[in-house]
Amino acid sequence: MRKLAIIGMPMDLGQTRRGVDMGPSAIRYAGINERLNTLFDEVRDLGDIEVGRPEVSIDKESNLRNLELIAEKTTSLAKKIDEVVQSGSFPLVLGGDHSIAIGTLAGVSKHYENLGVIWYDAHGDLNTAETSPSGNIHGMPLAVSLGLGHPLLINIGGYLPKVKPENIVIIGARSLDEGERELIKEKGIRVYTMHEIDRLGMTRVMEESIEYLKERTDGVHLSLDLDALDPTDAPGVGTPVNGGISYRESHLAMEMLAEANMITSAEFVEVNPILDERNKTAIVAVALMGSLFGEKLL
Ligand code: 4U7
Ligand code: MN
Ligand code: MN
Ligand code: MN
Repeated sequence: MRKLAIIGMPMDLGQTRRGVDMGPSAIRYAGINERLNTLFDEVRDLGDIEVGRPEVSIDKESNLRNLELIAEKTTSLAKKIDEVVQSGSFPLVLGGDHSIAIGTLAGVSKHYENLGVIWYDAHGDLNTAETSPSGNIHGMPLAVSLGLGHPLLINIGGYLPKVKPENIVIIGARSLDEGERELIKEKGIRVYTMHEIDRLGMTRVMEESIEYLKERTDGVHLSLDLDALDPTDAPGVGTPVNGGISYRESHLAMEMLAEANMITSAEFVEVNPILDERNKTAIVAVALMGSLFGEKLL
């Protein structure tokens, strides 16, 4: 029996632009239930993790924005995800800014020996407090999952690392900070930047990524940041970068993942309805979920 559990994570503490906390509502409003109902035997919407309206703060010692709150809230998310995986359902998390991935991965990864991660994003999200130009934790979740970063973040779930560098594939990168580039080289992380997508085409990029992850992982988490897409297709994001992946290429990528039958958990993050045009970005997110979960055109 194929079961899906939807979890909303209305958190915007990982960055400075308000509105991304409304992402889960916008995605639900875009018709997620109707779209996914027929693709699963059971779809349960578990509602949102309680985030509240906490007061924002900057940790003086580390210069990290909202460090303690993010640690607390992602711990709650990790617990919920852990339960969902144990119950045999596929966890689908609706963000929220990308710092929520710290919690998702902490909840998922303990159930696998070798969890793979596809990081579909314009950015690497591989900063630490030392390399971050902004102090924003949404630019750090992949580093945190590798075990690099503040102890309060890397130890969530009580174990580390959540993922090994050789089990990661980044797709869509076009804005990498100096420290992130160094880390990618040092750790040998596989990255398909926009250059490779232009040059090889999305088909080959996905074929290679799928083959690479099939060989070495026993489950694969898809972390999809809507800013991976070109801002013309997904304008409702806090950190847009021109020259991104197209809507059609993204559908193709999701369809190929469905065919490969390898994704075991997913999150769609960084949808910001305040910056959006008539909920376009949330609608794109839901359409991509359709393809990811096996919707066919014919
Ligand atoms: B997102 C940035 F400096 N790298 O660290 C940073 F460019 O989750 C952006 O991918 C991070 O949207 C973007 O602040 C994080 C910046
Ligand atoms: Mn991101
Ligand atoms: Mn991004
Ligand atoms: Mn962003």
